[in-house]
Amino acid sequence: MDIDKIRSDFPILKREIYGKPLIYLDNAATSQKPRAVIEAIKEYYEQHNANTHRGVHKLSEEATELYEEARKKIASFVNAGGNSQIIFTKNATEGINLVAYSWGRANIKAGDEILLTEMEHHSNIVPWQILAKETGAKLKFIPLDENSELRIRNGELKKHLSSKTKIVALTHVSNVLGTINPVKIIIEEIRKFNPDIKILVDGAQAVPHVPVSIQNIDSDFYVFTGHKMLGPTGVGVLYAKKELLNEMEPFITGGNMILEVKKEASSWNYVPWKFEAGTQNVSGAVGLAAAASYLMNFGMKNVLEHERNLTSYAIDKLSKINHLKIYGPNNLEKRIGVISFNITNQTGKLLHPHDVASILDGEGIAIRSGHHCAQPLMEVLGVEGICRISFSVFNDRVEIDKLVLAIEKAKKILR
Ligand code: C6P
Repeated sequence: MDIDKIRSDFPILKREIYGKPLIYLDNAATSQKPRAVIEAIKEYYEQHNANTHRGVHKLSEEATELYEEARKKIASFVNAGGNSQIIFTKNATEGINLVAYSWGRANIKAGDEILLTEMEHHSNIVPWQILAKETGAKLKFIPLDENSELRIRNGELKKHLSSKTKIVALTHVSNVLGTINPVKIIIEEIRKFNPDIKILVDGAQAVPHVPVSIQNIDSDFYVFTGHKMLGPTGVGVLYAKKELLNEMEPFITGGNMILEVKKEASSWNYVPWKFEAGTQNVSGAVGLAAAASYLMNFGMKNVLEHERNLTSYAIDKLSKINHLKIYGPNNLEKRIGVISFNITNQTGKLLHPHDVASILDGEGIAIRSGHHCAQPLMEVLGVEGICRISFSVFNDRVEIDKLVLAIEKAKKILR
């Protein structure tokens, strides 16, 4: 990968922050956008803008075609096995809510068990908490081991499953630890235990960084979000198996998701449109397809390799800083380019992550600090907050060297 060329694809990298070149290390929160994505959205609005699936005029036809082509592109990007299993949502959060409300309300009852993990983002906890409260179901959590991986080896996964388990919802990659969960193996084991248990995988942090084949993983549901994979905000994806989508009731209702509406009752449109009520984020879908094409041009294996090289370099440099603790798996193969860390002073007192992040910001370096929408995980780690850097295709080693210097400066200031 030609990083200089890639960097020139991202207009925002020309910005200066407080007179210093921007070093953007907050891609897990939201990634920056290459020109190809910005241009695709611009061209859509300048040349093709119309409402989809409604008009018979030329522009409406073009907009509909672009929207459905985007669906095809996304289906092939994640090897979904069919276009109609791809539902456009607002983001990953909406995808999980759709499943919890639509599938959950019809299938979960009092006493049932919903199995999550201790490393979930709030998006994959709160909708299940509400469902459990409404139905009287119980939430259970797969714990972490000392290497920031799920405690599932040597038959331990089975300990968390029971005849009452109805759904397992887990993240593919942790947004805090960077851990890549072996979802394919986990799903095989769950299916062996009971093929009726449904499995939802939250791929928000996986799809932008690792090759994902949903058909190979074979989950029932898989969600991800556009803005973390170089695409625009306001568009995400829910994949679900066709038979599930056919039997599920719609989540949001209104225009476009119906076949026929009478005064008293209505019938539902075919999948996937049954789950896409109202005017859709067409420019978002077009931008997301451009982002998928951009990533596919590199090949996700190369993206992973580039980000892993950076991770290895960064861990090596960061681990030489005194009093800096890095979180996440020791084995590089088991993590992506998300590195969380905390720093203490000589007396062992934590330097507040927000203070560290503010000082780095003064150096033009954007990192995230806080609980990262994973408060249960923070509790497990015994911290209130954490500093996090996260890479994308455009990051390079020079930026990491500057980060290390800025951290040394922060340590001196906060001493
Ligand atoms: N994590 C982070 O800084 P939305 O907001 O719906 O696009 O994505 C939600 C989401 C779901 N799952 C995981 C694993 C995530 O990391 C996120 C978003 C961001 O870590 C913002 S809190």
